[in-house]
Amino acid sequence: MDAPARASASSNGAVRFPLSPTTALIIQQGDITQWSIDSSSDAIVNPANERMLGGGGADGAIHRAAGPELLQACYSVPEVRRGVRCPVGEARITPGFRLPVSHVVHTVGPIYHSNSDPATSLASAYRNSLRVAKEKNIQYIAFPAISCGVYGYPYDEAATVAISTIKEFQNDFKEVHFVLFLRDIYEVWLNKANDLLKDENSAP
Ligand code: AR6
Repeated sequence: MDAPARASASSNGAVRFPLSPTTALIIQQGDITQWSIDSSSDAIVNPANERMLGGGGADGAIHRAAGPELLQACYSVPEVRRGVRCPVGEARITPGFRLPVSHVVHTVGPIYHSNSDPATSLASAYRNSLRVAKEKNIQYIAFPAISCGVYGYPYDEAATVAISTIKEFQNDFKEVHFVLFLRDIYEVWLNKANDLLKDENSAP
């Protein structure tokens, strides 16, 4: 079996895949509310809903950790239509308040079973998150597995979309992280990265 020549694992289970000479993809298990790199050019991504006023899952955990200022900042994001601040596939950015990161990118993934083209919507959620982060000069960004909780997206399909979309930004960030709460999602993501990034990881 071909071992990935340049993917490397650290003691906390973080596995690093070079995407380019300047950008790395890092996959780890953990709680995204505790993640930060430098608290000035870093951001986490919140898998929100269209109202953008909090919820369960990672969204609830992020609001609890950020404090009530985050909810106030979300209220001040203008509605694009009644009850919708961030349509599916789009992204908005706020400060991180009491979180250890400078910013929170809020995005809305598709509800897998009711979206007519979930892969396109999920790719848009990743792409637009990276775009708004780039506009704020974010260098380090961490994603959870968007849509893989309440929204029911199958893990393997989601990993394909997530990792191939991140590859489009292989010169734009220093590090793109996935911080995955569940062991089985972490393993699916690692297998997918080994598969999709094997060209980058094979010996020259
Ligand atoms: N850190 C990292 N990942 C987490 C954390 C955490 N602290 N907590 C949960 N996860 P979900 P969705 C994982 O349901 O499917 C909310 O109510 C979780 O195990 O948070 O996009 C929103 O308001 C799963 O793998 O987001 C929306 O209404 C992943 O994060 C709706 O849920 C995403 O699960 C969005 O649903």
